[in-house]
Amino acid sequence: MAGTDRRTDGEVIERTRQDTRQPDLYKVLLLNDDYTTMDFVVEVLESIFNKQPAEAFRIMMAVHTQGKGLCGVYPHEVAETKVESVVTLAREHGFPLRAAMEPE
Ligand code: TYC
Repeated sequence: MAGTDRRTDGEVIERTRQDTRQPDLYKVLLLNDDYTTMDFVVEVLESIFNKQPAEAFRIMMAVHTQGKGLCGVYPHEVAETKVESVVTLAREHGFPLRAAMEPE
């Protein structure tokens, strides 16, 4: 436990600091390919990464022109689920779209 308890006679008077450890964060990236449609990538960014339409379009174009682009930063398990959701949805629609995660 983080923090120091101040005690008198073995009794806890007050906890001077909360336990505030943050989880390790991971970037989730979308990767470019030649076959996934731009419209589908925008849809993925809106539905899986909760982006507004203009931001989704901006990220999609960044991926398209630069090869990869940042979609969000999440705790490990959330990042894994996002990557999985992208791949599952893409395969259901017959697209080879890929996503990756890396430590922030
Ligand atoms: N390069 C794709 C095209 O020209 C569009 C695209 C953008 C694909 C982003 C994947 O992550 C991606 N249709």
